[in-house]
Amino acid sequence: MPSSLPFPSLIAMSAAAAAAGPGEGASPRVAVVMGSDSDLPTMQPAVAVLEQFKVAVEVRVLSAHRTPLEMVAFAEAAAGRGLKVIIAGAGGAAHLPGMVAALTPLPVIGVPVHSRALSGVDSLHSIVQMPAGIPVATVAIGGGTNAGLLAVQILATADAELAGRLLEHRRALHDQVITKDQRLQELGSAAYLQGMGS
Ligand code: RP5
Repeated sequence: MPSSLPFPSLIAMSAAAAAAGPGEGASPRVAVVMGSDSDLPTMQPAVAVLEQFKVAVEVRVLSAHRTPLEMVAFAEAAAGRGLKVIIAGAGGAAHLPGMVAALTPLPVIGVPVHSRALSGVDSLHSIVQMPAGIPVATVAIGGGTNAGLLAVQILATADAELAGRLLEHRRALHDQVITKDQRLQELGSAAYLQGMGS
């Protein structure tokens, strides 16, 4: 195990524990919600990360503008249903993450969706600029993968098995970069670049 890796205290976690899953019919621990089904391509990477880490997830379309009452019902009931984290994505005048955060004590991760008119800068500003009191942990425009990983990290603070899976994931990222660096040094930059194009 390279010394440069973070989380050294997690090294002892067993591989067997890391392989465990949530089991059939497990209650969702994370909800991935979005303002429109047109947001799904942006949000699916978050779902994929959660599934990769064997975290039970539910996925919903809930619009702060078009289905406000359904959004309120969902957010008010979320904690009581056993959810631990909500990932909320929206584009344009992106009110959904902030409105959901206002209605639940659960941590809310906001995903700004790339918009046609302003390339997602409108979504980013709408989500990230929450006034003091109701935070939304905002990832990059189109940052579904990091939203999923952040949800896993939040859950892992109270779940040793999940923490073990996170450690394995970080180790794989580390090893990928080491392998690329070695190959770059062996081939030289021109040949490496040519190989990337093929
Ligand atoms: C927002 O409006 C949604 O989050 C979506 O990003 C955007 C456009 O929605 P559609 O017109 O594609 O349904 O509420």
